[in-house]
Amino acid sequence: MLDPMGEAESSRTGFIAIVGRPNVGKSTLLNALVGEHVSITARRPQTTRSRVLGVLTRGAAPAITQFIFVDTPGLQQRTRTLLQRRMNETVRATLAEVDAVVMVIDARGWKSADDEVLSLLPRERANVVLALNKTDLLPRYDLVLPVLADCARRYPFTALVPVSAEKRGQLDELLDEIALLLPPGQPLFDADAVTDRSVRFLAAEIVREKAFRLLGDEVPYGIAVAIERWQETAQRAQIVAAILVEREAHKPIVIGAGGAKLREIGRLARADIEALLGKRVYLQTWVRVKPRWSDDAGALRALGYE
Ligand SMILES: Nc1nc2c(ncn2[C@@H]2O[C@H](COP(=O)(O)OP(=O)(O)OP(=O)(O)O)[C@@H](O)[C@H]2O)c(=O)[nH]1
Ligand SMILES: [Mg+2]
Repeated sequence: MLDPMGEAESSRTGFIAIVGRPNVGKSTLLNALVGEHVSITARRPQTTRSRVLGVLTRGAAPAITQFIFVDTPGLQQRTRTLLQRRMNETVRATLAEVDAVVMVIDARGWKSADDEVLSLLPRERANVVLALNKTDLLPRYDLVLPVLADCARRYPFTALVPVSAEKRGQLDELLDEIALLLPPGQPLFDADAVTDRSVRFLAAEIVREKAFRLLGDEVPYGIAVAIERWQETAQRAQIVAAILVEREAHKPIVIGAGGAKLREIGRLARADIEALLGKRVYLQTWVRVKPRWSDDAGALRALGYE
């Protein structure tokens, strides 16, 4: 609606970075906040490689609040490959652009790696909320209190909210705190949008998530997924996905005895992609050796990690 009197806008819209060291639950928190699986998660660190947007719209006109969350890769301690350096650059660039920041730590206590994340936060802007995640893992909830006191001394957070991304604990409280930091403005995305990423990228990430989870530490980080073919009709989709490994020796590990691993990756991924697309999916997966893809700028771009 026109606002000729220049009265205060009642809608708020803003970008919120989710930052933290690897494996504290940033992506799980993003998914829980937007209510959809837009960013992949796994028990091991270094799961998220690029920036992923998750959108949540609350309220109705004229008082809409649109949260545009930016999930970032966990801040890497080692920056050996181009991919790892890009991941850290992504975190820094994101922090400079957003309206608010949610820093995530493990509620069981502050770690030295959290200091490095803290050192990147803007001191002059009071726009950082601390989320103490995984409170469900505390033997007693009140054990979070000394951790809260400790964290409050470290940085002038505008709020400190204990949450459990996995059990959906205290997420509304966290959203209320974030909303206070968002500037007035009209929504940028449709009310039902949940991400800016293409379904093609999400499908590739789903395959990568299953591979990550099933392979454990057998193929350390040297894995990526490229969609080689995508044919879609109203009723079904035919997808060919290549799992890229850096070494010939990794190929049999991904394939597994008699193809069992690869079949299981495909089976789990297909179910999730069907849910994502809402139609029948025929998914073919295969393994290709692509040496040093994580150091190849062209490959990183093609894989959507930029
Ligand atoms: N018990 C419990 N586990 C959680 C919670 N949140 C996340 N996790 C688990 O923690 C692990 C890491 O979660 P991710 O969301 O992938 O962590 P991340 O911070 O995005 O990790 P990177 O992208 O590698 O930096 C997964 O096994 C999650 O299931 C929580 O609230 N409670
Ligand atoms: Mg992540």
